[in-house]
Amino acid sequence: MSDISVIGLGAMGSALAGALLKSGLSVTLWNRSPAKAEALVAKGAVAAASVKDAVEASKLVVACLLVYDTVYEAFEPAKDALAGRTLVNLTNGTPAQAREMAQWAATRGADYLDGGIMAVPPMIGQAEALILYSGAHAAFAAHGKTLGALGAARYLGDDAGLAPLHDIALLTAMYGLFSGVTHAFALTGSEKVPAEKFLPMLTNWLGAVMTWLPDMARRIDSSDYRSDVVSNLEMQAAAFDNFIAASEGQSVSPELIAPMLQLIKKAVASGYGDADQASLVEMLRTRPHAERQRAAG
Ligand code: FVH
Repeated sequence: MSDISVIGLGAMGSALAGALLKSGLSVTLWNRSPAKAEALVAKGAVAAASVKDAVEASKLVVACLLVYDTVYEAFEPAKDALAGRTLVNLTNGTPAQAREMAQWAATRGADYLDGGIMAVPPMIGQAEALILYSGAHAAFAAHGKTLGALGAARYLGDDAGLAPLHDIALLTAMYGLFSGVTHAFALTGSEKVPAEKFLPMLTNWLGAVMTWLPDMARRIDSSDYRSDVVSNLEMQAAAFDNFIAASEGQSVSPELIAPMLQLIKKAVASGYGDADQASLVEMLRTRPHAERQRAAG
């Protein structure tokens, strides 16, 4: 028996397996393309001939494959071997997919933890690598220490969908930041300002903007969009027209920032012209407030 089995040795699965080996754990591996196991076997891992063999080798099984369909496909021949084991799925997916897989695992007698990896492969095994988990609490209690070899392990609750929910929320925040930053570099670059020269000004500004987030969070939690507003949406809509015009004038496509202008205009048209930026969250909700309140009980 091994301490842990890892199914999937892409860039991330290999990093996970490497960190587990480095922490002194015994590791069994499986990958569709067997050659990817070789470097890890040279470091002491055992390569299994099938997913079933890999599952049978450990009480704790980590899957890190491309998408959830890949996980179902890979585990199909091993589904009867899962009983009495813990399946930790670190494949990126949606909350609904995680909940469905938790059910799938339960019908096979397995405990299930879903995970979201807030790191790139070189960070794995370091404290900076945050890994979010949700699902069976008893499984996290039993295996949290072992999973700690992969990075800082944070358990979010017994609803398996919580880890992917937070994972995707954090990733969308990152991509939103990248959108703005990419546009900003394109804009300054249009006048041949080197990106590295603009960088200190950009990072200082983003640092200042970050300090506004606690007020934004407070406003969203309390639906307080209209007290002490210093930058109302009507003003922002007018300024945003300039952002689009300036970009087009500099031969820079506004495609990354234009959706934000549309949302601000929608908010102004919906009566939020005097409201704070935080109120935009209301424009994104596709279920009315009263209905959400009812659903929340
Ligand atoms: N790499 C990253 O920066 C991010 C960080 C955050 C988390 N993501 C998610 O992790 C999952 C795996 O990502 P990855 O980087 O390891 O991805 P690849 O290097 O492309 O490896 C994919 C593995 O999936 C296997 N695979 C694909 N299709 C099948 C299939 N039909 N049957 C069995 N296995 C399959 C593939 O096998 P092979 O091509 O080597 O034979 C790799 O093991 C992912 O959800 C990210 O979103 C990574």
